[in-house]
Parts: sequence; structure tokens; C-alpha cells
Amino acid sequence: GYKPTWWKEAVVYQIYPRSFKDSNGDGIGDIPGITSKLDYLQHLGVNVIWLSPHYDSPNADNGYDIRDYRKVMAEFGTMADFDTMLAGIKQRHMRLIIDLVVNHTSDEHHWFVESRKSKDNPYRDFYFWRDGKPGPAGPDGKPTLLPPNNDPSFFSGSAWQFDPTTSQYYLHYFAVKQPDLNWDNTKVREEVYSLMRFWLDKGVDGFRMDVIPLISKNPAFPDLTPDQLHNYGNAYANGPHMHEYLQEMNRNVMAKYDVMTVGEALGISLEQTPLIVGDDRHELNMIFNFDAIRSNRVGRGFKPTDPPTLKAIYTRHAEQLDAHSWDTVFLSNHDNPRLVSTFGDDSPEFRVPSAKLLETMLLTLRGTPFLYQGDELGMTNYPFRTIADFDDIEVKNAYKADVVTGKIPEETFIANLRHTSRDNSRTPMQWDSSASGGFTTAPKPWLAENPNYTQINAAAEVADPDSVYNYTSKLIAIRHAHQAFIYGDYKDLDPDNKAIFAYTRTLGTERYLVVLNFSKVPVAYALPGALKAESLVLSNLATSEQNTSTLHLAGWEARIYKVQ
Ligand code: ISL
Ligand code: CA
Repeated sequence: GYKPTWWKEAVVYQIYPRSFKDSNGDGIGDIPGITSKLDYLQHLGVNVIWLSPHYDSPNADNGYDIRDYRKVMAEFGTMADFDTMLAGIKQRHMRLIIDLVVNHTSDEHHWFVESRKSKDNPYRDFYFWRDGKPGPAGPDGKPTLLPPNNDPSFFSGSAWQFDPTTSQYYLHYFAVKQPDLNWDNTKVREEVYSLMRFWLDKGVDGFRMDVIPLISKNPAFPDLTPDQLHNYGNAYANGPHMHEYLQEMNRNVMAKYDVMTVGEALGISLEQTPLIVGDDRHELNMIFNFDAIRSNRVGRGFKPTDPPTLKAIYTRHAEQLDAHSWDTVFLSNHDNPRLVSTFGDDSPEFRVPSAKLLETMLLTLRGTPFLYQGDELGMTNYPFRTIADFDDIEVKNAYKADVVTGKIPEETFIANLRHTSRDNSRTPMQWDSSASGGFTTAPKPWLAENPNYTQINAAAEVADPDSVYNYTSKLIAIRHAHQAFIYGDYKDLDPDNKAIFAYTRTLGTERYLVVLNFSKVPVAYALPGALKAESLVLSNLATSEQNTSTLHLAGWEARIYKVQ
């Protein structure tokens, strides 16, 4: 059986601080803003808050480019504000995990400022510096210089940037302003462990680790093969010392505290997952696997995931992660579009029921659920029209690389982003129906509020017993009250059904049945086998149907039953 642990039983809520709540009218969310909303989160029932980066940063990638790991971003407040927030979280019996972004730093971090100064600077080896390769002759007859290899950046162009001071290139898998740290250097690893201890000693309860499988590189930097170039994220992950470094980090840091760790496992397959999260491995507690959340991408385009595909993913997860490893469940975050617009139906008729159905699934599947801010309100994607509507560096770089050069027509580019852009989830929280949705008193927030805040907002939903918010709160309470939803076995009852997702969670003699209609079409659904829907625990629509083996489900209806 499972070893019971608080982080297995937790429901996590992700805060993207820039977009959560502005307290001082500058249009940017901040830490005092979060502190002012802790009662809202406590009432929702979540136990752990994951805070996206709150550190000093020039914000090339909204804080995922850190300039000083021991300072709070000035726009977000002070260290005293952080301490007050943390105390408020603990007082409410919640916990806080923070984002650990240590694959790369900002180019304004003093390590990099030093590193780029000269080839013999003591910090030179904190990063990867390499000579360029001579290329074909340029128009002046002299040979041109090419990057050391063909590694692409996740944010367009080469992953190598030429630096004139020393005439060498440095590696950046993400933006030019995000140079990759050289983890083969013992001093780098010691610095990372030390900054982790700094925050743990303050009382934070763990870390979400940004792109952690990328920390170990092959220092020879061979060219990627055409095959590898197709999915370079996989090629960058799982470097030669990845497990060694994670185990060392665990020994040096995590083992000494009662913490929760979750790795953003870019490039890690489900088969490789137990090697990181297996409880005999002493690496991380959990990882985020992207199979489900990215199941709707076709190249740059978007195609809604069909239920059998989604069900097969969760079944594979249940098979791969046994009693000695632990899973996460999530379908949204700050890098992905809105939950209801992506996996549900955000039309006026079905937005509320489909948002509730998705919360039902996330909170009854096997693994620690991670909810993203605003999804508890059923917030939707943003109606982007032009490139000027976007903030994200990924989009801006891709626009230059693909639209300005004529490779992709502007209309296609924007149409795809309407479904896939990370900015969909980064628009400010919708707190009430006043100007700027109650997010800020500034004339303009840093990123435009979704115009539907007049209908979709927290004030209205907290007051409405039938809202997505209050339904989600009920679900969280149900998950907490019944261990079967946490430690129970998972069984998909009808894998091939094109619309219905029906599964049981069973722990000892306790069994629950969850039935979800992933379509707007009503169905009379005969339960497979001899199963009977006995007592109704919760439904997202008004129904009293129970003690039956055929369920009459409306479009996007979700139900939970207790069964024998
Ligand atoms: O969101 C993506 C592209 O659409 C992903 O490729 C994303 O860049 C990847 O999952 C890594 O994400 C993390 O590291 C990035 C940062 O931009 C993301 O916000 C963060 O979650 C670099 O730190
Ligand atoms: Ca502010």
C-alpha cells in the first residue's frame, strides 16, 4: 500500500503573481495582493499554494529569468511582504511551495555579469561558453561564424548567442536573456543548494522545479540529428548526470526538511518517470508529465482531445506509476491555455457545466491535483486579434521568426495562438465586475483583462451556491473526506466510449464511481457490468437519479456515486 504523506493528500493551487491581485495600483499583481486573498483560497479549500517566480528579475520571461535568488521582485513587494504572506498561509493551515528556476539565470544575474567579462573570470564556468564554427564565406569573402552546434532555442532561433566581449557563444535553451547554468561545475550546484536552504529555512514547504530534466548537458554539444530536431525538448532532457545531480540535491537539501518537490518534466517519458519519482530513488516526489495537457497540439495548431485518447493517457499513468511512485493531475498552468476553453466548451450554454465537469475529473483522478488560478471561476481564453495583444516572449520571438519572414501567414499564426497562447492564462484574475475586474485600480493592467469579467468574476461566484467556485470547493472537501479518491485504485470502465468517461476509485471496501459526459449531447448510459449507481454524492447539474444501472445524463453532466 501507499505510505500516507501530506503532499499526496494535498490539493495545490498555482498563483501567477503578476496576474493575481494588484494591491498598490501600478497594474501589476503583487505579494500583498496575494495576502489579501488568502481567505478566498482557504474557503476554496486548497492546502498548498505553488507560487510562480517571485524573485528579483528583469522580466524577459515574467520572472523565469532570475537576477537575484535571495531578493523579492521589487514590483511584487519586499521580503517583509513575503514573510507576512507566508505567515498568513501557515496561520490558515496551508503550505507554500515556490518555483525553483535553476536550469538558467537571467543574463543580469551577477554570476553571468562576471562570467561574460573574460575567459579567465572565476565565474566563466558557471555557464557554457564555446567557440563558433567557421561557416561559408560571406559577401566580403571572409568566412562567417556559425553557432557551435544546431541546438534550437524554445523561444525561436539558435540556442547559442554570440558575445562580442570574448568572441565566444553562450548557451540559452530559452531566451537570449536566460543563459543556461553549467551544473557540471560543483560551485554551481553548491550555490543552488544554498539558495534552496535559504528559502526552506524561511519556512517554505518545497519547490516546483522549472525544466529540471534539462540541467545535465553533454558538454561536447554534438549536432542534433534531424530526428532529434523534431522534438528537441526530449533530446535536451535526461542528460548524463541528471539522476546523479537530483540525488545529490536530495541528500544535501530535501532530506533535511519535510518538503514537497514537483519537477516540470519536460522531455521525460512516462516510462522514465519512475526513475525520478520512485520512492527508492531519492530524487523528486512528483513530476508534471505533459502527455494529457498537450494532447491537443498538432504542430502549431490545435485539435480538441477526444475522450478515448485522454482516457488512455490516464490508464497508462495508472499502470506506470505504482504504489512506490506518485502522480500529478493537471490540465492547465501559466504555459497553457484556459482549462474550460481547451478541454471543455466555453460557449454560454456549456461553460459552467463543462468547467465543473473538468474540476470533477481533476479532483477525483489518481495523483495530486494542481489547479491553476481562475479555473475555479471557469475563466476562458482571451479574444486575441493582433500581435499587439500579446505579451509573451515566446510569441513575440516566433512572430519575428515566422510571420515577419513570411513563413507563416499572420492570420494562421494568430488563429493558432487564440487556442494555444500562454497569455490566455496570464490575463488578470477576475475578482469582481468593477473596472479592470477588480484586479487593479490602475487605468490599465499590465495585460488586458478578459472583457468577460463583467459576467465571470469571483464576487459573483462566491455569492452563488451553484457557481464553478462553490462546486469546486465542494469537490475539494469530498476529496479530503474520502481517502479512496487519494489512495484508491483507478479503473476506466469503458475505455472505447467516445463521449463517456466512467471510472471507479476503490480503497478496500470503499468504492466511488465517477461518470462524465464529455459532449453536449444527452445520453442514456447503461453502466458496464453489473455496476449500479447507488447513492449520489455530487452532480454538476440538478439530478436525483440514484439506485439505477442506467444514467440519463445531460450534455457535460458529471456525477459521483458511492457504489458497492
Ligand atoms: O510553454 C512552452 C512553450 O509553449 C513550453 O515549451 C515551456 O517553455 C516549457 O514547458 C518550459 O517551461 C518553463 O520554463 C520556461 C518558462 O518560460 C515557462 O514559463 C516555465 O514554465 C523557461 O524558464
Ligand atoms: Ca502592484
